[in-house]
Amino acid sequence: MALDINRIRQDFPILNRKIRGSNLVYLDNAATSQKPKAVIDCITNYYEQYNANIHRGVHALSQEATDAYELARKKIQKFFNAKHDYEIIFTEGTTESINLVASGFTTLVKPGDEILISQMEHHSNIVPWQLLCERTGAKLVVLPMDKDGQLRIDLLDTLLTSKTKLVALTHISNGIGVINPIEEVIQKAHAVNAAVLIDGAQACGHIQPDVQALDVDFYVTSAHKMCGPTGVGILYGKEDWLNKLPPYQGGGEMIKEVTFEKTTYANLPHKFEAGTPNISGGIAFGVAIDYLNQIGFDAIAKHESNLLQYATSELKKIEGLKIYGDVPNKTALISFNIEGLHPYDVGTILDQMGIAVRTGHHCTQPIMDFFGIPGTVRASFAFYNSIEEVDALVEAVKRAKKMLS
Ligand code: 7TS
Repeated sequence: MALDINRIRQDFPILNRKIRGSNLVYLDNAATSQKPKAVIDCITNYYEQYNANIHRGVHALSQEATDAYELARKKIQKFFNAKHDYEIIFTEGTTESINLVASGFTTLVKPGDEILISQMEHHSNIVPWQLLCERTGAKLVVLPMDKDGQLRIDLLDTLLTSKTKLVALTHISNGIGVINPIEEVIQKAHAVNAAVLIDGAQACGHIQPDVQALDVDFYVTSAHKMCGPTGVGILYGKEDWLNKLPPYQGGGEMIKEVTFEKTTYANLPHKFEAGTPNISGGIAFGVAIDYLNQIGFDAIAKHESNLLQYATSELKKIEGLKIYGDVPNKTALISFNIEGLHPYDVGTILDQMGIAVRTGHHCTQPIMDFFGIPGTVRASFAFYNSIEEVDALVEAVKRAKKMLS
């Protein structure tokens, strides 16, 4: 069934905003998505009705908060089809999840071992692995892209060897929108006994990954790009792998017994959840997942695909406009430049007309270096965007081109 966009938009109070006299056209969903009223109300309700610390109180409020937090973990488990709820670790988001795993691998790699990443990673899936390599003497190996912005999967057989201990790859590129064939990468990596971490930050608001079907070892994401709040996300890890990793941070709630001689650690998931977490954020993440499920991922995919096709064909009619990553298998995200114009100048003029896009390298500097550009203008769509908003974008880009040329 087609989405009733007008009705859905009423769930998002911010979409009624005017920016400099124009209706807000929010096309920066890859930076963060907007939040439906259900998520905003959930956070208010927590602080108004049952704010308490979790996993420790004997009193009613603490029990209510603990139950709500653990229910959210179960919703997230179900969303990803994880085998156990304790394989879902709450974190601050994708960045912290990747750092947690990279830190844990310090004890699992030795000099000469290799970590394979790709040329299209977000900086948060590059730098933690570089730091791991600096700590351990392991080597960072990079799977390159081709001129269209797709990964050179043909090189996997050469780059994956018995030295490869882990492959860290983005599910969907936040820089250019390309969807990677992660199933094939996971299979090939497992054939050389390498673990695989998939960065799902750009994927999860648009498609629903099944971690058991994928047979992936680690899958990470942030709530804020899937209608949830900022400052919360998850690390999914297979039970065996999570047991192999040492704790990431020491502190309250991650222990069994503490003495000055020896501390023993709590079971999963608490071993990786030191300190007071983002309680309302975790609970609201569960509500965001309820909301997305209720809209339905098939309907989301269909609508976003329509937006992408229409926006791509209209933008391509503008002379001198080049789209990076213009391939069949991509998400509703268009990274482009207009010949002779700086992306920042184009973005600034779009902003004057109420259109929010991101400009720059999108924390994917190696992609920009590959294409030999300082950055792009990035329009990234969500299910609540309308065809009329695509028209507004295209008109505004035409005007920006006229004004700047
Ligand atoms: N990986 C990918 C693929 C991302 O898109 C992002 C955020 C991250 C990692 C980091 O996520 P965080 O929640 O820990 O910050 N991407 C973007 C973006 O494209 N614009 O702003 C944030």
